[in-house]
Amino acid sequence: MSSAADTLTETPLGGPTLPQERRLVTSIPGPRSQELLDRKADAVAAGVGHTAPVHAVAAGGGVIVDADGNSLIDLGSGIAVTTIGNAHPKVVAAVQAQVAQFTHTCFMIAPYDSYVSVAEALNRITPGDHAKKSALFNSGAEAVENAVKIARKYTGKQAVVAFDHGYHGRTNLTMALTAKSMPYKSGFGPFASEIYRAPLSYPYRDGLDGGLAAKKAISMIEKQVGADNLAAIIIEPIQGEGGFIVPADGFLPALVEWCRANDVVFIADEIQTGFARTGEMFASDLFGIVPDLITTAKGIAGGLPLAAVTGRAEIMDASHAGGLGGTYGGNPIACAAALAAIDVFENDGMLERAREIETILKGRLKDLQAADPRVGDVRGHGAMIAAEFVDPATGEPDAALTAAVAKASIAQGVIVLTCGTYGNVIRFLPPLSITDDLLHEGMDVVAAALAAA
Ligand code: PLZ
Repeated sequence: MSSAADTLTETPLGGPTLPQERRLVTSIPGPRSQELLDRKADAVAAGVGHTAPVHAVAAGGGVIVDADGNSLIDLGSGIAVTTIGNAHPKVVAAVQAQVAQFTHTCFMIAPYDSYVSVAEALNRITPGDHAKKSALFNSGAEAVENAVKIARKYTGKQAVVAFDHGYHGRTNLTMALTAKSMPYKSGFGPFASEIYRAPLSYPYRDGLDGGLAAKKAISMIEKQVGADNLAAIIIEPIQGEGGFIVPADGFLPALVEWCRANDVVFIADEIQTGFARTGEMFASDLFGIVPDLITTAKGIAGGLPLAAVTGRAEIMDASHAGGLGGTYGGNPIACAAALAAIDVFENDGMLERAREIETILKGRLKDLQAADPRVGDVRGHGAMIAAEFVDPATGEPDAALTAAVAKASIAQGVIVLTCGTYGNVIRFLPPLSITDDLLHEGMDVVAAALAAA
């Protein structure tokens, strides 16, 4: 075992005070990480994977520290969750105060302030100035499930349209809504019924402008589903797991307009794109759309599990009393964390920071693209940026190259995530608390990994 690991006598405290540096004192995984991974293999179901072979002990700013004393640059934010940074001081203080006060009453049994305050905040900051209401849940998938329940109850209709490359979760209904079979669905059926899939706008691959792409989707919906049967369409304004696909201008507004004209609820799944991630509070704002319902989770509570459905009051109120809920939904500790996180999103320059990060990441990736034809496309908004890797001769997706670059980057202490239907996208989702220096160093490592691949 290395000497640095030996001197690590206690777990370092997380948060922004952690030294903001990439530091490799062992290979990745080091011995202590390997020990945990061996225990994981014995104790944890094989289906639960991991991206970085580390034993995390602390995180904050732009780094994750492992049990061997390595400090890795975090370009993933735990899949777009720790947007304001890990163990943000305001979140820590709010959680500590709440956990000492009470941990749970169940909002359906004895309601409390923080749940109502989170609902008020969501109603205020989500797109549109119409009357809104919210309901809180535990996970993104649970929020999506409830958005569909609410839309069905409101419209009295059953069908739901999701899109190619869409990702909405791992529960039964949300698996049905999710496009990609492996690893999310394969062998886990049968899936929920009355789910239909429409073509997405994917400018890099379909070459269609937004109007034409929307026409194609709407034609499919009208012919194969029928507006009379359709309760809702659900779409990520920018697709996350599916490959950070930014639809062509005009695509989303045309879908919203069609929904309005046909009594179909338009649900924006902003679970990955929400809360300053894209340089706007919500990605819907980028495209000038006002969804009927919006699902949120991930960044909402600085790392604590919380999710929400927010939307038009008349739709949200369609359910009979007692029709919505769950034991833990809107847990008081998660709500306290969310109120602190939303304060940071609104008051601490997060939108500006996301846009600065966009400039750095896009600049670095466009430089790479100019020098290397294997970088087929660079796209995204704010701190949600991706590069799509292709075979330059054919334009075909190159998943092997993508996996090699990601693996080599992680081995060099830079956590990057892949995504995409074809597995050929590296996505960059740094916490907004990362320093410019760390961001550049991380991109240096990715560039070197690409050059070597
Ligand atoms: N909708 C748009 O991005 C979660 C999941 C990764 P949960 N995405 C990361 C994985 O492999 O499980 C997500 C999302 C969008 C819904 C969800 C689901 O959110 O909190 O994971 O249930």
